[in-house]
Amino acid sequence: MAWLFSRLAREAFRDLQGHLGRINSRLSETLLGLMAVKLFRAEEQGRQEFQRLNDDYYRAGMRQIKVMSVFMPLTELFSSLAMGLILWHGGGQVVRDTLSLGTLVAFLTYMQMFFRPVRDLAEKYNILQAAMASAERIFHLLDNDEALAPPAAFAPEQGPGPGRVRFENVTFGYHEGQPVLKGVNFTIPPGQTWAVVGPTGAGKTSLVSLLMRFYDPQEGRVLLDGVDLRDLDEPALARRVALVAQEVFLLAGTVEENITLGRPWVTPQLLRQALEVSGAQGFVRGLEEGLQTRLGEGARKLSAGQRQLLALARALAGDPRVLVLDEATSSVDPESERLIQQALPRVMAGRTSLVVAHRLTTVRHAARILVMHKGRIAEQGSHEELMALGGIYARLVRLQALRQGFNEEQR
Ligand code: M5T
Ligand code: MG
Repeated sequence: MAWLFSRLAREAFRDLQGHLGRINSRLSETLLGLMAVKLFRAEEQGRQEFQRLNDDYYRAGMRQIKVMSVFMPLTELFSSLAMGLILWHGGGQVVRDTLSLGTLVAFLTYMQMFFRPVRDLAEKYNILQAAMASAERIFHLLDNDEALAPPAAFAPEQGPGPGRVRFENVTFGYHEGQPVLKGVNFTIPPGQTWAVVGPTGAGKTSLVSLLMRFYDPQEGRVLLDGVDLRDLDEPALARRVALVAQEVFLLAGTVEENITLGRPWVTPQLLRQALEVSGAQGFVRGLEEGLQTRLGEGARKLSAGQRQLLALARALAGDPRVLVLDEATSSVDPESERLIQQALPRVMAGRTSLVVAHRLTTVRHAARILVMHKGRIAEQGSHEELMALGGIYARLVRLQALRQGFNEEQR
């Protein structure tokens, strides 16, 4: 009976945990995206959806309670039946004088003592099943082996290195059979600034993700100073290559904590330099408590441009050899963009840099521009060479110039 119930109860608890998980993720999603919800008046729809999830959870809870409400009384029933049986059988024997009353009482007490732990067990069983269902979900996560494989042998540590970035026949896709990058080849000499441009979805961010080793390529290699990234240990890579991501993420801590991120090698000296060079210093000084200002969840206190400046300072504070900027000026007002644009040459001096940008005016001075199209490098060269070529890049530049002119006319 216990075996049968354990299967039913486990099933019910699993279901319950699943529903609870869905409610939680829905809740946190809604709170994070509260602005979008308000903006598009999606409250009612969100409320209904939450109601539905809640009802499902309630029903799953009731199913679990039903299972237990059959199991618990059943153990009670068996205990009472046993008691009755002893009384009926033993009682008769006492009457016929073949058994002493004392022995019967002893048996009854034994019976009770036997069933108490069984009942306890049934009760604890409930808790155990709930724990098992939760543990299953945790182990499912822990067993997930999507982490990148550690290298068999680390490449010998050879100092900082000049920062030469090389992509060798790199083919990569997020899903089997759907490559997002196809046969990508290039080498950035140390200290140069290269740019990557191309239409949305061309694979620019994916290219950057490979350089940061968020993923490994399916074919080909990504090399830093001649060493395959797969043979570098992760802290070494993180120290040498820094990224200012397309979406800036700031923590709830202070400005200083957000820049140093607890990295022990970020000295006060490096911190000061990073603030100065990134141009973040100006507005940090203006904050009521300067570096010690607490930003709060999501750093909503700061403007988009200020957040990007902080992200830039954060990347610089580690003094990386290679700096990767993914649309570092994508979503900011012209004033902040001007600030970042002014900061960039100082930021990139002496480092190998890879700049991903939609605004082509920002990449004009790159030593070389890679034009991505559908996962391939369709064209490459300096701004002048690409303009002379009259291909995709030249067309994009003309389009943007047209739009620029149009905007200015509107003003
Ligand atoms: C290139 C797909 C995406 C697109 C292609 C990040 C990511 C992307 N993709 C996935 O399937 N899973 C993912 O996790 O890959 O995407 P990208 O490299 O992000 O493009 P981009 O950076 O050039 O575009 P944009 O808009 O930033 O200019 O087909 O669906
Ligand atoms: Mg991108």
